[in-house]
Amino acid sequence: SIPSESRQVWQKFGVKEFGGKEEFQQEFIRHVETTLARSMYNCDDLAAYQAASQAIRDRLIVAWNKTQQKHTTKDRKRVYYLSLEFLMGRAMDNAMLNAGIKDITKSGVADLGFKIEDLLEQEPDAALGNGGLGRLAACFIDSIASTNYPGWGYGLRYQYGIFKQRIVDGYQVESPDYWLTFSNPWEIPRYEIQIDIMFYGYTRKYTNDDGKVVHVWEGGEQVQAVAYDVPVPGYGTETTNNLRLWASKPTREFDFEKFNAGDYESSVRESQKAETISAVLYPNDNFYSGKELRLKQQYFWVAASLNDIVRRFKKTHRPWKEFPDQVAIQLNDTHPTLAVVELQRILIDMEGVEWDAAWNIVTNTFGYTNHTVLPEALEKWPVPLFTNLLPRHMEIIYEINLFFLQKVEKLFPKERDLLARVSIIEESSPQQVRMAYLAIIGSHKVNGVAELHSELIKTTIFKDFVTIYGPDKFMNVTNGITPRRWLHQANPKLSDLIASKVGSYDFLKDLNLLKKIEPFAHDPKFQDEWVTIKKFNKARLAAHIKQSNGIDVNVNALFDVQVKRIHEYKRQQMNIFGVIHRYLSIKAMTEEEKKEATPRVCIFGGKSAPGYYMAKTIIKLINAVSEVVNADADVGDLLKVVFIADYNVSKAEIIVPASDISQHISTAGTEASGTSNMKFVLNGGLILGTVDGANIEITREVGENNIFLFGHLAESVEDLRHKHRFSDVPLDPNLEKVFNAIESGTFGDPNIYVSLISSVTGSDYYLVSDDFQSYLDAQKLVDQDFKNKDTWVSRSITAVANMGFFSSDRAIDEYAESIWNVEPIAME
Ligand code: NBG
Repeated sequence: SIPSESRQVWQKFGVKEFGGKEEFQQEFIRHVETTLARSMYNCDDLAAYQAASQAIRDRLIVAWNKTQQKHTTKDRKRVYYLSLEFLMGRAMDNAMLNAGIKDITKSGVADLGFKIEDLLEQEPDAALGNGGLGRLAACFIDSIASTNYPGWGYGLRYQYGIFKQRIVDGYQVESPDYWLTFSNPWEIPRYEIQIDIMFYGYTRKYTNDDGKVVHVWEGGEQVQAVAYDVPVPGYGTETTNNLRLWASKPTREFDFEKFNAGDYESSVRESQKAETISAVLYPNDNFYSGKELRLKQQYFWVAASLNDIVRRFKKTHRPWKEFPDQVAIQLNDTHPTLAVVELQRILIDMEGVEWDAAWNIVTNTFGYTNHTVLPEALEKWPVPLFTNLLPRHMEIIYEINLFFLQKVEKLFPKERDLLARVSIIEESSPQQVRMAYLAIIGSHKVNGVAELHSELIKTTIFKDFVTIYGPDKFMNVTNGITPRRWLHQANPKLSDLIASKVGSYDFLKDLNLLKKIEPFAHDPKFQDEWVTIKKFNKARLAAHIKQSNGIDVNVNALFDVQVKRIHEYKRQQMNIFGVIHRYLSIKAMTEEEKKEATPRVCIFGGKSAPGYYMAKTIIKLINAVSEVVNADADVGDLLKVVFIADYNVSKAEIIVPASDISQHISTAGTEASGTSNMKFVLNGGLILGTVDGANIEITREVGENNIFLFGHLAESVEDLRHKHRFSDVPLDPNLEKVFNAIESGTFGDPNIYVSLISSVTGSDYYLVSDDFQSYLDAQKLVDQDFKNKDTWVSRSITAVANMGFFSSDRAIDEYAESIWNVEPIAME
């Protein structure tokens, strides 16, 4: 470290955060002229975005350094959030807002000849996630920083995020999302942090001089993990946490022999293979596909992160048993479950800790969050693949399983089937490693993400584990969203209006303060302003639709939105069948009846996994219906159907504030929580939804008059499915009319939709037919109620006023208190 007489110079010239506009401008110009080597004569919007974000980033780094120093000297427990997905979206607006420098940068760039909105548009989304799970991780790290917890995120630095979606001839076409073309000002490469990671190889054991059996894992392939740090600024606090993303690189010694032997080409080829580990995000949402490269990604990321965490702990020279007092690790779904095994391996093989003591440390360190009960989403790795890639880890898993099963046998000596049911190893051929079971056994707490979901995991997929561990190990933490991005940033006008009544922007930190607008729910002036803002947001979306789809939509129509990943369980098919039903009804209307009808714009958006045939068919049908309906002069403004391509975080920021109604219509019991439901209501849209996921708690908070619920309850689903399997259940008559229209070619070649229709007329696993009438009834009510403008707006205001519970700050406080046992560290 620097000798004390030199430190004065450091302190004298240490970089300070810029305070005012002029300092920002100075930094901006310095970056244009030096970092970018440009000038005022060739500074376009892209260069201006880069210079502005460099200036803002420098400021974040100053706060980041202070925070990390403070956290290190305070030496308190930290939380590490391990997630394979961080669906961050754009960083610049959020960085300005959280750092409290939005006004100075806005007017700062204006003086220099730029519009801030144009600069913001230059930034590509950091789309390192599929859907809700990845966006939740992004909201959570925002909240961890904003509530001053010392916490890091750990993930992978994919070179390709979620694919870009285009619609060609009505079909989804994917293209790669190479988001790093113009470099990424929001990351700091840490080339000095390089960690060797091994795959394959073999294990052997020997007895050392102390008579102890030592296990070694050797002879495998090595790759290197390089760290990239992304500063995560908290809102209204100096706390700036770290998101560390790992990239894979070939090791320095890479194939030195081959290289020397003159086999240059294959040496280079091999080294390129190392880089593919972190190259692409797997594009599946709620679906497991057992690819070896995916398991490689998981181990690569987990091993690098644990190495980092352990290294940080060892610097404090504490005894190992204090590890869980310093470190909490949250497993975001089962993707990082290998961390359980890796920590046990580090402790017993590398650090010489005894098995039981090590296992005690491990289980007190980890918490596991489950995000789905869908069987097709549960990770199970074939034992042969696993053994080949990670031989030592497989041995440790067998040990963990053995000790666990012995314990179960002791507790329940008579229950022979139980052992097979809860074993980490599924006795199929080939055998499989059940990752969720390993995660439960390796953690001290297991949580679901909404009340119903947390109950369901206890009574279905993890029932046996409740018997074994008792109910206290299982708990609920209902998801939340950050009000910074999803209210203030996406809907600045509404945020300003709310602030005028709350008296400040404090609700962005304490969302329960929204309650203060409830008394204005019936205030005509407030209602007017509320309606004006909604109309402004609808016009903004209408302009986007015009630009991207060439469709004119009427901003006075009811905007009905369903945007999310396309999945049969989310039932976009039911929505589009409902749209067809509406279309047929309009076609049958007299002119008088048409005057009474409520005009609607049905807006869809979302990506399908590239290999998910049924989801892709649903996208095709939506686009086919859109083409027919929008061109039908009989229909006019009464119905427009729009599919917005390439739905992502930035588009959500435009779409969410513009909805009157949004649909969250999963088959009861299938959507673990949902988080976009929260975003829509927070922005004054009402929900049309099933009694599922967080819809249930939203109903409790906003009141059942302010939500449109329909459909069968989760408790009936099993019976209904049973009926479909074992008897002839008649198809809903309205749905039959819809199918007749499709089959008669109203929307083009009916052959395209044969399997989609027979998925409903057959076993109807998602109960589309069972819920269809109830869905249509709810839609009818929506049409009627929308006509009554006064009650509609007061419902909208009341709903927003009661959304305080759904802040991710609240969720993080719950995790911190009941799972992590970490405390905030104030910066000032
Ligand atoms: C998803 C659920 C959503 C939930 C998010 C975040 C997976 C595996 N699960 O309902 O489908 O909101 O997780 O918890 O992606």
